[in-house]
Amino acid sequence: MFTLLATDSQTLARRGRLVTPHGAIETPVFMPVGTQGSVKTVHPVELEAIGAQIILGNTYHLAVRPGVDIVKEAGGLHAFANWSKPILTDSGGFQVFSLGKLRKIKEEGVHFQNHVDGSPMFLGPETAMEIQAGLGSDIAMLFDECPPHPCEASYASKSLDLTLRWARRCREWVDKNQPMTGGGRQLHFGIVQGSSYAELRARSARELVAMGFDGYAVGGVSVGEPEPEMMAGVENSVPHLPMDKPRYAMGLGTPPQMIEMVARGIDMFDCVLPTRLARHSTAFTDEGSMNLKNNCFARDFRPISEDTHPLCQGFTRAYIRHLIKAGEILGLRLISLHNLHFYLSLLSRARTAIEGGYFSEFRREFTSKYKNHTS
Ligand code: PRF
Repeated sequence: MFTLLATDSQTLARRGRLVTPHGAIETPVFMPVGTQGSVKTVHPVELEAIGAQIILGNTYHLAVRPGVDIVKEAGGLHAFANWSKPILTDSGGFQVFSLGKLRKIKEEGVHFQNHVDGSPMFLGPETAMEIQAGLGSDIAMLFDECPPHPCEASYASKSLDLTLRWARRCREWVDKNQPMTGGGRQLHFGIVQGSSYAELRARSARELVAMGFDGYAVGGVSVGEPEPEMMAGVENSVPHLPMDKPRYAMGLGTPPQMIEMVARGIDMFDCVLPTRLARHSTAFTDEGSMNLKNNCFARDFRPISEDTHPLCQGFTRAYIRHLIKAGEILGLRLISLHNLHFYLSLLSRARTAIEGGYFSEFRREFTSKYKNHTS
């Protein structure tokens, strides 16, 4: 299912190919986020045009609304959303935990009041796997608990024990039910937790690997911790994961963070930044990000960047600023398209660099050029 095509000689970066029921994914890869079955403001044809290979959907949101039964009746999430390439679904655990007071964690799973109409709902390891099987995603994530940051060692350890017991129950559910999607078997990824504790990360990874999954994610990072701690979370997990399985860092990051994670052996990423920041007028370029609402762009008749996608060519910074100021939706759409293309092509450039044997130079050049200015 996963083939390593090249490995970098100076870092842990890898170039790979992951085969799923709806096609192959070239890694390292960025997965645009389509929480509710839609990548905000972007048409599936546009997603393909800007180079998306796989998108992400969320169990929690889709289970709350419209409900898995309707998606199943539509023929699965691919048919429902009119997207024929691979889909990864997150298990819902992480989203449920962010409901704060509205949820209760028990041994069996999480009881919560949904954010739409407040009615009581339940998600546990078996239900999360069953819903993801019903959605028909190509890759389903295990149901985990993502502890908050900061987190005391005693809580992190207890939380990890629960996540591992839930992982065993996910494994058993899958072994009994083996969901098929698009003619192939759904893939299942375990999630390494353990907060900032190296020994917990190691135990988490070792036990998940012993259970045997198709891939492994590093969860519980990018939850508000300082960047060095985030890097350490990945560094403490990756050495305990098998070389021949894909590795996914969940919910990150900025462009330089992703490149640093590739250097640490990560193959897959998802992040709301390109679409969320687009809706706040922020565009990404090789020089850093810029807020197109700013006055300095009022008469700036250059494109967002020279290498923007053809769909965004011919549109100037001044015009996009005008669209935003005037409340015209096209402005947000253009920045969303540009940002997603930037993220997708950044990972494509990383793939080419790994193949060409110059990843370290690419990493150095990219990182030194990228400044986090917001002008
Ligand atoms: N677990 C799950 N989804 C996630 C995370 C996690 O830890 C994160 C943490 N960055 C983002 N999305 N299931």
